[in-house]
Amino acid sequence: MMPLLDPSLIPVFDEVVARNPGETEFHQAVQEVLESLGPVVAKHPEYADAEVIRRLCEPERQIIFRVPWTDDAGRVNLNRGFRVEFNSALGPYKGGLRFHPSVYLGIVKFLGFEQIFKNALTGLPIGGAKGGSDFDPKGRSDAEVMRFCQSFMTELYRHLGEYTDVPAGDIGVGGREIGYLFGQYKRITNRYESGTLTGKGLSWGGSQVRTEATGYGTVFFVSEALGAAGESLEGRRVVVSGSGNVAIYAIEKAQSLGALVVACSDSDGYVVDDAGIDLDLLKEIKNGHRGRVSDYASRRGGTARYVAGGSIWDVPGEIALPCATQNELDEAGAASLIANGCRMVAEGANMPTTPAAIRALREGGVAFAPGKAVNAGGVATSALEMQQNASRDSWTFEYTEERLAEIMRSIHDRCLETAEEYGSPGDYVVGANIAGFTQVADAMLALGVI
Ligand code: NDP
Ligand code: 2IT
Repeated sequence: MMPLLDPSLIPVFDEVVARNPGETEFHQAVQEVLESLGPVVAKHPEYADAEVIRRLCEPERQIIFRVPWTDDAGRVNLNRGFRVEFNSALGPYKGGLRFHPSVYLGIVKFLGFEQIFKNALTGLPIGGAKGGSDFDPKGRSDAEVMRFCQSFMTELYRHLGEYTDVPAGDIGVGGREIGYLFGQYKRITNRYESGTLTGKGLSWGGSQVRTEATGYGTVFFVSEALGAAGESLEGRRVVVSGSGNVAIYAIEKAQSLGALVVACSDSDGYVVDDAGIDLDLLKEIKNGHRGRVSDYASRRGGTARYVAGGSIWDVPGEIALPCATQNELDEAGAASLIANGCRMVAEGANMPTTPAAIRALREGGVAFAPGKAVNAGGVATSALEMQQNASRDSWTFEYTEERLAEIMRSIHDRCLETAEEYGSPGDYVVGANIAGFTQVADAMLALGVI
């Protein structure tokens, strides 16, 4: 990764900061992409002539709305809902919804911006968007979550549609929430438009493998990267942060390929299990009762040790997969990983590694693969879900997983080929940013000034 912005891009970045004050995560995501684009603007003056980069940094539409709902005690609660429809040059807006108390416009914009390039990398016809709310589902009953989702959709539905904008899940939004959201969409519109939301249940229009897709895809990417160096996951010690959807299925696929996954975490602490994480137990605790990894440690006994607070990056592993949230792996974490012999970091989450940590990892000789390539299997399988919905078909698990594996292989190879073409061989960050950018930018040029 180049440390500095090309001089022609400095005013573009300054404009983003001035137009979006205080939205630090969005600034970080934009800077990361712009840092890769120096060789592109040098080779392709047509992008600057048409102000493609400036236009890309400004969302096409930003929707902010009130979400009132009643809790089980009859009190009225108030949250804020967001949908940032960032770019539709390649297809309908596509990206997840996040329900977490930390959500504000800057988080939604950073995620929506990343989504543009990620979705382009899949090679499938989907634009970029993200949405969510500062609603905190923790400790809420099913009935409360349902009423919240119904209120959220009562406003959002008018902006959605299979050819317009197609949300899915992200942090705090899984199968349960997609069910309530789809139910309300169906009720309001009186139309069974399956293709309007992805991540649906298998009996009502969902796709096989969508639940597993982000975690599986992350591990497929890692396998490709190791394979390029003549290595494999067999026998590798792996550390996975988080214990939600992405983490669980990353652990599952890594284990099935022979890796030893020794740690996972949640926002309270982490667990180390030298015998390897017992995934059935973890799933039971997380999926069944929305429990904590501390419960895992106490129920597993013997081989497992729980550490409250602290940093999971202190656990030695050859491969680290941050699968929880943004900026969870900082410079100190990177230093620990390097000191303990880590060889590769691949981002299952969106922007989990801080810029300083990325720099430290690279200087420490650790291979680094960015989220917009590594975790693209989730949205890619969402696009496969849309494809099945459009043709009123449903594919087998095996066929869908093979499509996912193929897509991850192609993303991996495209990153390497593009990095090579633009003078940074082996650099997945440069490769992912330039390959995603040029595809969207060329479409924007073709579509004119809109
Ligand atoms: P889940 O809600 O299923 O799980 C999130 C996990 O991360 C939980 O273990 C949670 O712990 C932990 N976590 C969340 N926020 C924080 C925080 N602020 N500090 C520490 N830990 C935290 O979400 P997903 O697994 O779906 O998403 C994880 C990441 O992957 C996110 O970055 C998301 O954007 C990204 N992603 C998700 C995709 C998907 O298909 N779901 C696709 C591509 C990327 P706790 O329970 O304590 O909150
Ligand atoms: O960050 C992501 O790619 C997602 N949360 C999945 C988006 C999707 O539309 O499946």
